[in-house]
Parts: sequence; C-alpha cells; structure tokens
Amino acid sequence: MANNTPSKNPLAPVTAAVSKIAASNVVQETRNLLFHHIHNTKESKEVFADFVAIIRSKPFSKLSQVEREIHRKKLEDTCRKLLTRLSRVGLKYEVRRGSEDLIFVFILCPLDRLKQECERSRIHDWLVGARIRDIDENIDGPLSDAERLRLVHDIITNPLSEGGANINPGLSDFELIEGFLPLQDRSYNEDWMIAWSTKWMIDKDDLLRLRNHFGEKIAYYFAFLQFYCKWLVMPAIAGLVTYYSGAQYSIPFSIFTVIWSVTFVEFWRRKEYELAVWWGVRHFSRIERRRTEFREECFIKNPVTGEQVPYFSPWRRWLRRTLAAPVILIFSITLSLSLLFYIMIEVIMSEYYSGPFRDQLIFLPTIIYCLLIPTLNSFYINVAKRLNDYENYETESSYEFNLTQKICVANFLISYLSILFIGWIYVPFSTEIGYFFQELFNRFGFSMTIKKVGPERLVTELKYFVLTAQVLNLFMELILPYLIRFGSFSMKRIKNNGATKDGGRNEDESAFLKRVRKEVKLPVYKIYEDYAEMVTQYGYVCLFSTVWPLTPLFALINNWIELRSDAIKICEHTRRPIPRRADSIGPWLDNLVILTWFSSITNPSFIYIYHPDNKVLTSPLSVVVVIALIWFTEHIFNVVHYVIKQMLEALPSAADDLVQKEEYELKKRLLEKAGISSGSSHHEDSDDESIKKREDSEWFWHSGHAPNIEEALQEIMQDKTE
Ligand SMILES: [Ca+2]
Repeated sequence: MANNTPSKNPLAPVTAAVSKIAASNVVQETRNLLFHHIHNTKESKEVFADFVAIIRSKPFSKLSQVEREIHRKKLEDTCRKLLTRLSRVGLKYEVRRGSEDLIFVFILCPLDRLKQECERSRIHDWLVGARIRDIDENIDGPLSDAERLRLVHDIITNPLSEGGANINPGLSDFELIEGFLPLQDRSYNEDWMIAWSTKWMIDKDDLLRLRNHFGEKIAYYFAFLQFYCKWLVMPAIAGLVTYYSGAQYSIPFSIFTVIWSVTFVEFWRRKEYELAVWWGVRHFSRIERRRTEFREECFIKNPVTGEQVPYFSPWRRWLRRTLAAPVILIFSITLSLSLLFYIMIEVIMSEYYSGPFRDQLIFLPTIIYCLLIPTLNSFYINVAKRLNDYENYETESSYEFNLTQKICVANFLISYLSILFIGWIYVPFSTEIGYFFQELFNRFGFSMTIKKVGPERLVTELKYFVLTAQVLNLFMELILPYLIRFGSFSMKRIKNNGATKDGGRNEDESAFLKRVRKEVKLPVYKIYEDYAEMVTQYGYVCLFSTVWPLTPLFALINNWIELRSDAIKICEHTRRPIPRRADSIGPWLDNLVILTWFSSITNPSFIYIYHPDNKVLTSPLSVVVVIALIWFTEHIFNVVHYVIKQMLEALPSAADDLVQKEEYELKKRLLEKAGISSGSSHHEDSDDESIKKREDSEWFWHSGHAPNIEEALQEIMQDKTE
C-alpha cells in the first residue's frame, strides 16, 4: 500500500524528508531497522490488530423493505468512506461482519507507517518544547503498546491537514461508527492481575509497566490511588489509637488530620510532577491536540510557529461561562433543598413520628431519595454537558477540567450535605426542631414524641455514608457486571435457543470474532467515576475524621482492595481504554485542595460544638462565637498551608535532577550530531512482544495489498437476514 500522506502538514519540510526515507524502505527492511525480533516458535493463531472500528447498523430483520434499502445505502457509504480514508493514510484493514447489527473493520498499521508517525509526533513534541530528550530517542527500541496505539489512533483521527484520516466516530459522515476499540491483551492482563494480587505494595516498575501498556492517563489514576493508600496508613493508625483511647472529638487528632491533608496534597503535587518528568510527558498540555468538536471563530497566526491556527476568543468563552454560573447555582439550590427535604422526612419518620402506618411510612424517605436524587443528578449532568459544549473548549483536558468541576458540585452536595446538616443544625438544635414539629403535628391531629438527639446521631450518619458508599461501590464495580453479563447471557440463550452463528472463514477466525464481540459488548471505561469515588472518600477522611476516627482505617482497607478491583474492572468489565497522555490528575487536584481547605472549617466546628468540655451552643450568641472561631482557625490553616508549601519547595526533588540531566544529555547529543563525535546512539537489541504477535497473525491480513474496497464491502453487505 502506498504511503501517500497529505503534505499540508505544519511540519511539512521535516516530515517530507522523513517520509521519503520511510517510503524507500520495504516493510521487511524497516522492520529489521526498527525492531529486532525473534521468531515465535509457539503456534498461536491470535490475530494482532491495532484497532477495531465498530460500525453499528440497525438490525435488518426489524426494518421494512424501504427502510432496509435506505439504511443499507447509508451503511455502504460509511464503510466506503472509512476504507478509502484508511487506505489513503496507509493503514491496512480487514472487514468482517460481527453480527446482524455489527460490522468490524480491523485496522493494522504497517511498521514503516508507524515509524513515520512516530518520528512526526516526536519532532512535533520536541519543537513545541514538550520533550527535551533527543528526537530519535527510543526510535531504535521497541515502541510501548500505549505509544503504538496512541500513534495509530492519531493517524486515524488527526485532521487531514496534519496527515491523519480525520475519522471521528459519531460525527457527520461517521455517525454509524460507534468507536475505535483496541483489543485487550489477555496475556498482559493476566500477568497484571497475578502480579498485583500477590504483592502488598505496587512499586515504581509496576506503574511504569502500566503506563507502557495503558498510557499515562490510566497510570496516573493508579499512581494516585497507590500514593493515597500509602499516605492513609498514618491517619489510620492515629485514628485507631484515638478511638481506643476513648477520646471523643480529640483536638490533637483533629489538628493532625488537617495538617496531614495539607501535607498529603502538597506531596502529591510534587509526586505528580516527578511522574510527568519520569514518564516524559512534562509540558504535555502545550502540545495537546485540538478537540474535533472545537468550533473556531476565525484563523489567526500562531505567534510561535507562524502557522494559521483556529481561534476562539477567550473573552467570549468567559461570557459563556458566566451564563452557566446562574444555572449551576439554581441547580445547587434545588438539589440542596431536595436533600434537606429528604433528610427532614427521614428524621421525622425515624425519630418523631409515632402516628398510624409508621411501619410502612418508615420506607417513605428511601423511596423519595431513590426517585428524586438520581433523577435530578442525571438531569444536571446532561445540562452541565450542554453548557460545557457551548463553552467550546479547545483541548480535551480543558474541556474535561471544566466539566468535572461542574459535575463535582452535585457530587459533593450529595455526599456531604446531609452529614453537615445533621452535624451543624439538626443535632445542636434538636430540641427547637422537635418543638416546631410537635406544634405542626398537633395542628393536624397527629401525635409525636420529642427526643433529645445526641452526637451519636452524627456518628451513625457518617458511618452509614462511609461504609455503605464503599460496599456499594465494590458491588457495583466488581459483582454487578458479572451478574449483568450472566443475566444477558442466559437471556440470549433462551432467545436464540443455544444457536449462535460465529461467522468467520475458519475456526481461528470464528474464535477471534467471538472474542471481539464479547469485548464490544462491554461498556467504555470511565476514569471519571473512579476518580470521583476516591476524591469523595478523601473528603470523608479529611472533613469528618474527628467525628469518627476510624474513617481513615476503613478508607485504607477499601483502597487496598480498590487498587486490585479497579485493575480487574479494566481487564474484565470494560473495553480496553484508548491510551491517552496526561501530565497530572487534572481537575481532581483542585478538588483535593478545595476539600482540604474545607476541612479547616469542619474539623474545628465539630470540636466547638461537640467536645465534651465545651458547652458553647446554648444561645444565638454562641453561633456568632463559633463563626468567629472558624474564621480564626481558617486563617491559621492558610498560614500552615503556606509554610508547608514553602518547605516542600525548598527540598530538592529527584525530578529537578532528572530534568537537568536530560538537558545536559540533549546538548551533548546535539553536539555529537553536529559532527563532533559519531552518534552511536543505537539501543540494545530487544524483542518486542507486539512484533511476534503481529507475525503470528499474518494469515488474517491480506498480504501485500489491502483488499479492494468493493471486495471488502461485498463481504459484509450480503443480506444475512434470511
Ligand atoms: Ca473504583
């Protein structure tokens, strides 16, 4: 297949030279140059493909004759366009019918094309200052799985002007394409799960392996989880000691919690930067590509590169953001009121009400909660998405950042509001609230009893939230997917009466297609949910540990399991994520900072209200006193935060050394290149796993030429409904 990449590349002169070299080499030569491989003697018929494009059609048997023709035409157009674009950028493809409503287009990037893209991407990164190592660094060595997939995904989705095929699932011409799916690497997954379930701690090398396989974005999540888990050991021990010493609302433990939170966040900031340097993604945000959904106002000249780039005025974006603010505010108020309404009903039913139907009415609050809160929340998430789309962000990370911040408002309200309400208002003013309801009930002729509510009510509420949240999450992530799959499997069995057509030309292919179908059925991995779970839990630890000192211990136990169960989730219960780069945990760091700041308010406030030696809250004046004290501690917190930050900055970091070393090496190598020394920078021979797999699956791919588009279409367009 020809390697005719469109030449409107911004780096045209450089890449043109590169592609000339690449084009002159036959696949075999490049392969020897680029990757050193060992023949795999073991007979294996696994197909090696970079991606599967999933095209979902409507089931033909359910359409009328006319609709069928229209849909068939649309399907054919999509496929034809897809295959044309793929072959134009030099990718190989094979088309198979997956099932009645699925078409699979398997995509493989020839090695020479991969090398070409690798160089293009490296040069680009290097020019804009994202990488500081040499541009041909690593090119002689094997590419990591994550890098290979990312590059191929770039070729598929990059705009035509940048040498890509500009295929974006779900948009205009490619509406019927559901997405691109990298296939799970079963041997890697198996090794991963065995490794992590047989050791106590995840080390640096484990994370590197993870990053090489799934990309930095996923690796950052696990790095954060591991780091957080390690840090929880300290408060867990302190909490355990406090709990068994019998001290209630312990002041030392409370101060410890706040200082621990600040230190944790600042240390993570440092760690995050070290990882970015170590993984070579520092300054990645500078080179992030534009979102396909981004709509420009006009084109302007980039002051650095001199290229014409699409532009959207930041002022206009700010205006749009200000429009979003009242919407978010109104929703927050509605959600808060609904939550308060629910809590009040719950309190009345469980503690005051003693009239008729009490046994039945006790379930009323749960029913209200289940009907109201998830509905409101999903409605809000939809609105937030629309608002965020409207704000028209240029890069994926800025889009994600703003969406996360919007959604987190709701998340935090749902997670913390009821605990705060019970701790700050309900328990301290229980007598007043009790009299109010007694009067109200009497007016309607119901009877009720007033109970004095003690601080244990707050502890019960917190325990309920912390423990149920953890058990529920584990169930949802680990057990529910099995149940759903088992359920749908048996349903299918009953429906099909055991007969499933596997398709495929031979046994190996049938088995392969069966496996692909299975992976396509799985949901897409949403990293957002995993982060939200962890950050919410961090909130419970730093905001409410004073109330129940065992909170960090339970968080620690949960997270140790979480590290493993999330690994299983990615391997077994979701599609393999497309590797993405990242240089931090993004918006979540800011959420950690906000929660930490908030902990400087909640911790002292609970001490003032509940400490056994303190009897302040007896008059309205005491409320003023509490607020004044909180204001005071909050200021102390800011000073402490500043000091810790300064101290950390003064400490030398391993990352700084690494950056300096890289800069030094780079200069040295550039000098060598300039002819001062021979540039013998070839890496050690290494066998690349993916090369072996690639060769073993050659039977699947048409040799030399890709199948003719018409020929390929024939394969899938035959009506298999009869
Ligand atoms: Ca999780």
